[in-house]
Amino acid sequence: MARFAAAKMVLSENYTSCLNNSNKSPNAPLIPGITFQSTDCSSLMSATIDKTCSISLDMSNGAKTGWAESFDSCQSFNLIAQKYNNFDFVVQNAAINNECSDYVILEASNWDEAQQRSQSLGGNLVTINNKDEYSWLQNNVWAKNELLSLAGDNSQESTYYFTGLNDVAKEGEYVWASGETSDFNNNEDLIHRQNWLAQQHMANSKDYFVIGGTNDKGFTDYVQNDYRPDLYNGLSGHLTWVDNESSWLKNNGNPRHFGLAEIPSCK
Ligand SMILES: [Ca+2]
Ligand SMILES: [Ca+2]
Repeated sequence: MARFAAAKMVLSENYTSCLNNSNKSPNAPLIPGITFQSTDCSSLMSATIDKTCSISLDMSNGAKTGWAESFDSCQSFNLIAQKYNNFDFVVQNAAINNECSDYVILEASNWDEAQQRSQSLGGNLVTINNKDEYSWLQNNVWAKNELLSLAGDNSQESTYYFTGLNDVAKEGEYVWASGETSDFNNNEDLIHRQNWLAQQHMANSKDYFVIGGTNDKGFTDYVQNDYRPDLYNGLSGHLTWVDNESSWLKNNGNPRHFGLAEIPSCK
Protein backbone atom coordinates (compact mmCIF):
# COMPACT_ATOMS: atom_id res chain seq x y z
CA MET A 1 0.00 0.00 0.00
CA ALA A 2 1.81 3.04 -1.34
CA ARG A 3 0.01 5.55 0.87
CA PHE A 4 1.17 3.68 3.96
CA ALA A 5 4.79 3.84 2.82
CA ALA A 6 4.38 7.52 1.88
CA ALA A 7 2.99 8.34 5.33
CA LYS A 8 5.94 6.65 7.03
CA MET A 9 8.36 8.54 4.81
CA VAL A 10 6.78 11.94 5.55
CA LEU A 11 6.83 11.32 9.32
CA SER A 12 10.45 10.11 9.20
CA GLU A 13 11.59 13.07 7.10
CA ASN A 14 9.88 15.47 9.47
CA TYR A 15 11.53 13.85 12.46
CA THR A 16 14.96 14.22 10.86
CA SER A 17 14.25 17.82 10.00
CA CYS A 18 12.99 18.50 13.55
CA LEU A 19 16.21 17.03 14.92
CA ASN A 20 18.17 19.45 12.76
CA ASN A 21 15.97 22.48 13.30
CA SER A 22 13.44 22.27 16.10
CA ASN A 23 12.04 25.73 15.27
CA LYS A 24 10.79 24.60 11.87
CA SER A 25 7.29 23.12 12.05
CA PRO A 26 6.65 19.68 10.52
CA ASN A 27 5.60 19.75 6.91
CA ALA A 28 2.23 18.17 6.02
CA PRO A 29 2.20 17.58 2.25
CA LEU A 30 -1.01 17.03 0.31
CA ILE A 31 -1.19 13.30 -0.35
CA PRO A 32 -4.63 12.10 -1.47
CA GLY A 33 -6.23 9.90 1.19
CA ILE A 34 -3.84 10.79 4.02
CA THR A 35 -4.59 13.34 6.72
CA PHE A 36 -1.57 14.61 8.64
CA GLN A 37 -1.96 16.23 12.04
CA SER A 38 0.84 18.10 13.75
CA THR A 39 1.62 21.32 15.53
CA ASP A 40 5.33 21.65 16.12
CA CYS A 41 8.55 19.74 16.73
CA SER A 42 7.77 19.16 20.39
CA SER A 43 4.57 17.19 19.76
CA LEU A 44 3.14 14.12 18.11
CA MET A 45 2.65 14.05 14.34
CA SER A 46 0.11 11.54 13.09
CA ALA A 47 -0.97 10.31 9.69
CA THR A 48 -4.47 8.89 9.23
CA ILE A 49 -4.43 6.61 6.21
CA ASP A 50 -7.96 5.28 6.57
CA LYS A 51 -10.33 4.79 9.46
CA THR A 52 -8.58 1.63 10.66
CA CYS A 53 -4.98 2.64 10.06
CA SER A 54 -3.25 5.61 11.58
CA ILE A 55 0.35 5.91 12.61
CA SER A 56 2.21 8.56 14.52
CA LEU A 57 5.68 9.65 15.46
CA ASP A 58 6.56 11.80 18.46
CA MET A 59 8.69 14.61 17.02
CA SER A 60 10.22 15.27 20.46
CA ASN A 61 11.66 11.81 21.08
CA GLY A 62 11.15 9.61 18.00
CA ALA A 63 8.65 7.21 19.64
CA LYS A 64 6.54 5.46 16.99
CA THR A 65 2.98 4.22 17.33
CA GLY A 66 1.31 1.82 14.93
CA TRP A 67 4.33 1.37 12.69
CA ALA A 68 3.76 -2.24 11.83
CA GLU A 69 5.62 -3.42 8.77
CA SER A 70 2.77 -3.40 6.26
CA PHE A 71 -0.58 -1.76 5.69
CA ASP A 72 -2.35 -5.03 6.49
CA SER A 73 -0.62 -5.38 9.82
CA CYS A 74 -1.21 -1.68 10.54
CA GLN A 75 -4.91 -2.26 9.96
CA SER A 76 -5.09 -5.36 12.12
CA PHE A 77 -2.89 -3.77 14.80
CA ASN A 78 -5.22 -0.81 15.02
CA LEU A 79 -8.37 -2.95 14.97
CA ILE A 80 -7.08 -5.08 17.85
CA ALA A 81 -5.94 -2.05 19.81
CA GLN A 82 -9.38 -0.43 19.35
CA LYS A 83 -11.01 -3.46 20.98
CA TYR A 84 -9.20 -2.77 24.24
CA ASN A 85 -8.26 0.93 24.30
CA ASN A 86 -11.51 1.97 25.98
CA PHE A 87 -10.52 0.12 29.18
CA ASP A 88 -8.74 2.73 31.25
CA PHE A 89 -6.31 0.21 32.77
CA VAL A 90 -5.11 -1.06 29.37
CA VAL A 91 -1.83 0.37 28.13
CA GLN A 92 -3.07 2.21 25.03
CA ASN A 93 -2.35 0.33 21.79
CA ALA A 94 -0.43 -2.43 23.60
CA ALA A 95 -2.50 -5.25 22.11
CA ILE A 96 -1.53 -7.83 19.52
CA ASN A 97 -3.04 -10.98 18.06
CA ASN A 98 -1.52 -14.36 17.26
CA GLU A 99 -3.57 -17.36 16.17
CA CYS A 100 -6.63 -17.52 18.43
CA SER A 101 -5.41 -15.18 21.16
CA ASP A 102 -5.23 -11.45 21.74
CA TYR A 103 -2.44 -10.43 24.10
CA VAL A 104 -2.94 -7.18 26.00
CA ILE A 105 -0.65 -5.34 28.42
CA LEU A 106 -2.46 -3.74 31.34
CA GLU A 107 -1.64 -1.65 34.39
CA ALA A 108 -1.84 -3.56 37.67
CA SER A 109 -0.20 -3.17 41.04
CA ASN A 110 -0.42 -6.83 42.03
CA TRP A 111 -1.24 -10.27 40.63
CA ASP A 112 -4.84 -10.38 41.91
CA GLU A 113 -5.62 -7.06 40.29
CA ALA A 114 -3.90 -8.13 37.06
CA GLN A 115 -5.96 -11.33 36.94
CA GLN A 116 -9.26 -9.53 37.74
CA ARG A 117 -8.58 -7.01 34.99
CA SER A 118 -7.67 -9.77 32.52
CA GLN A 119 -11.01 -11.43 33.31
CA SER A 120 -12.88 -8.20 32.71
CA LEU A 121 -11.37 -8.19 29.19
CA GLY A 122 -12.78 -11.69 28.67
CA GLY A 123 -9.63 -13.69 29.34
CA ASN A 124 -7.06 -14.45 32.01
CA LEU A 125 -3.45 -13.68 32.71
CA VAL A 126 -1.42 -15.35 29.96
CA THR A 127 -1.17 -19.14 29.73
CA ILE A 128 2.00 -20.35 28.01
CA ASN A 129 0.68 -23.57 26.55
CA ASN A 130 3.76 -24.73 24.67
CA LYS A 131 7.18 -23.85 23.41
CA ASP A 132 5.86 -22.27 20.19
CA GLU A 133 3.71 -19.84 22.15
CA TYR A 134 6.62 -19.10 24.47
CA SER A 135 8.89 -18.28 21.53
CA TRP A 136 6.28 -16.13 19.80
CA LEU A 137 5.64 -14.15 22.97
CA GLN A 138 9.34 -13.82 23.63
CA ASN A 139 9.89 -12.27 20.20
CA ASN A 140 6.74 -10.17 19.99
CA VAL A 141 5.87 -9.13 23.52
CA TRP A 142 8.49 -9.11 26.24
CA ALA A 143 12.01 -9.28 24.76
CA LYS A 144 13.12 -5.67 24.35
CA ASN A 145 9.60 -4.79 25.56
CA GLU A 146 8.59 -5.30 21.92
CA LEU A 147 4.85 -4.78 22.36
CA LEU A 148 5.22 -1.71 24.58
CA SER A 149 7.59 -0.33 21.97
CA LEU A 150 5.09 -0.93 19.16
CA ALA A 151 2.58 0.98 21.29
CA GLY A 152 4.95 3.95 21.45
CA ASP A 153 6.54 3.28 24.84
CA ASN A 154 10.25 3.11 24.08
CA SER A 155 11.44 3.01 27.67
CA GLN A 156 14.18 0.46 28.19
CA GLU A 157 13.52 0.38 31.93
CA SER A 158 13.50 -3.01 33.55
CA THR A 159 9.97 -4.39 33.27
CA TYR A 160 8.09 -7.43 34.61
CA TYR A 161 4.77 -8.89 33.51
CA PHE A 162 2.44 -10.87 35.77
CA THR A 163 1.57 -14.21 34.15
CA GLY A 164 -1.15 -16.75 34.92
CA LEU A 165 1.19 -19.29 36.51
CA ASN A 166 0.59 -19.77 40.24
CA ASP A 167 0.41 -22.30 43.07
CA VAL A 168 -2.16 -20.49 45.22
CA ALA A 169 -4.60 -23.37 45.60
CA LYS A 170 -2.03 -26.03 46.49
CA GLU A 171 1.58 -25.31 47.40
CA GLY A 172 3.96 -26.72 44.81
CA GLU A 173 1.22 -27.50 42.27
CA TYR A 174 1.80 -25.05 39.47
CA VAL A 175 -1.30 -24.22 37.44
CA TRP A 176 -2.50 -21.49 35.08
CA ALA A 177 -5.17 -18.93 36.02
CA SER A 178 -7.15 -19.92 32.91
CA GLY A 179 -7.39 -23.54 34.09
CA GLU A 180 -5.76 -24.65 30.82
CA THR A 181 -2.99 -27.21 30.79
CA SER A 182 0.34 -26.84 29.02
CA ASP A 183 2.93 -29.08 27.40
CA PHE A 184 5.43 -28.36 30.16
CA ASN A 185 6.26 -30.86 32.89
CA ASN A 186 3.99 -29.74 35.76
CA ASN A 187 4.97 -26.28 34.52
CA GLU A 188 8.15 -26.61 36.58
CA ASP A 189 10.18 -26.60 33.39
CA LEU A 190 9.21 -22.97 32.92
CA ILE A 191 10.45 -21.78 36.29
CA HIS A 192 13.75 -20.01 36.38
CA ARG A 193 16.47 -22.50 37.26
CA GLN A 194 18.08 -20.47 40.01
CA ASN A 195 14.70 -20.05 41.64
CA TRP A 196 14.09 -23.74 41.35
CA LEU A 197 17.45 -24.98 42.57
CA ALA A 198 18.69 -22.38 45.00
CA GLN A 199 15.60 -20.61 46.22
CA GLN A 200 13.28 -23.41 47.23
CA HIS A 201 13.05 -21.72 50.63
CA MET A 202 11.22 -18.87 48.89
CA ALA A 203 8.67 -21.14 47.25
CA ASN A 204 6.23 -21.39 50.15
CA SER A 205 5.67 -17.68 50.47
CA LYS A 206 5.69 -16.91 46.76
CA ASP A 207 2.76 -18.26 44.81
CA TYR A 208 2.81 -16.17 41.61
CA PHE A 209 5.05 -15.66 38.62
CA VAL A 210 6.32 -12.71 36.63
CA ILE A 211 8.23 -12.78 33.38
CA GLY A 212 11.06 -10.36 32.82
CA GLY A 213 11.08 -8.12 29.75
CA THR A 214 13.50 -5.64 28.15
CA ASN A 215 16.99 -7.05 27.90
CA ASP A 216 17.01 -7.95 31.56
CA LYS A 217 18.47 -11.43 31.73
CA GLY A 218 17.92 -11.60 35.46
CA PHE A 219 20.12 -14.07 37.28
CA THR A 220 23.57 -14.78 35.99
CA ASP A 221 23.04 -18.48 35.39
CA TYR A 222 20.80 -18.12 32.37
CA VAL A 223 23.58 -18.86 29.94
CA GLN A 224 24.89 -21.96 31.65
CA ASN A 225 24.65 -25.00 29.47
CA ASP A 226 22.48 -26.87 31.91
CA TYR A 227 20.07 -24.01 32.12
CA ARG A 228 17.41 -24.72 29.53
CA PRO A 229 19.12 -22.87 26.71
CA ASP A 230 16.60 -24.38 24.32
CA LEU A 231 13.78 -22.46 25.97
CA TYR A 232 15.21 -19.12 27.00
CA ASN A 233 17.60 -18.91 24.07
CA GLY A 234 19.73 -16.23 25.73
CA LEU A 235 16.93 -13.68 25.57
CA SER A 236 14.86 -12.28 28.38
CA GLY A 237 11.81 -14.15 29.57
CA HIS A 238 12.60 -16.04 32.74
CA LEU A 239 9.65 -16.93 34.95
CA THR A 240 10.43 -15.92 38.48
CA TRP A 241 8.31 -16.53 41.54
CA VAL A 242 7.01 -13.55 43.49
CA ASP A 243 4.37 -12.82 46.10
CA ASN A 244 1.10 -11.14 45.15
CA GLU A 245 2.65 -7.67 45.22
CA SER A 246 5.98 -8.79 43.75
CA SER A 247 7.42 -7.07 46.79
CA TRP A 248 10.89 -8.60 46.53
CA LEU A 249 11.46 -7.15 43.06
CA LYS A 250 9.79 -3.87 43.99
CA ASN A 251 12.15 -3.54 46.95
CA ASN A 252 15.11 -4.19 44.66
CA GLY A 253 15.16 -1.42 42.12
CA ASN A 254 11.38 -1.07 41.83
CA PRO A 255 11.09 -2.16 38.19
CA ARG A 256 7.83 -1.48 36.34
CA HIS A 257 5.15 -4.17 36.61
CA PHE A 258 2.29 -4.85 34.19
CA GLY A 259 -0.17 -7.67 33.65
CA LEU A 260 -0.07 -9.69 30.41
CA ALA A 261 -3.61 -10.80 29.55
CA GLU A 262 -4.54 -13.44 26.97
CA ILE A 263 -8.07 -13.24 25.53
CA PRO A 264 -9.50 -15.91 23.20
CA SER A 265 -10.18 -14.31 19.80
CA CYS A 266 -11.68 -17.14 17.69
CA LYS A 267 -14.99 -17.58 19.51
CA1 LIG B 1 -1.93 -19.42 25.57
CA1 LIG C 1 4.34 -21.31 46.41
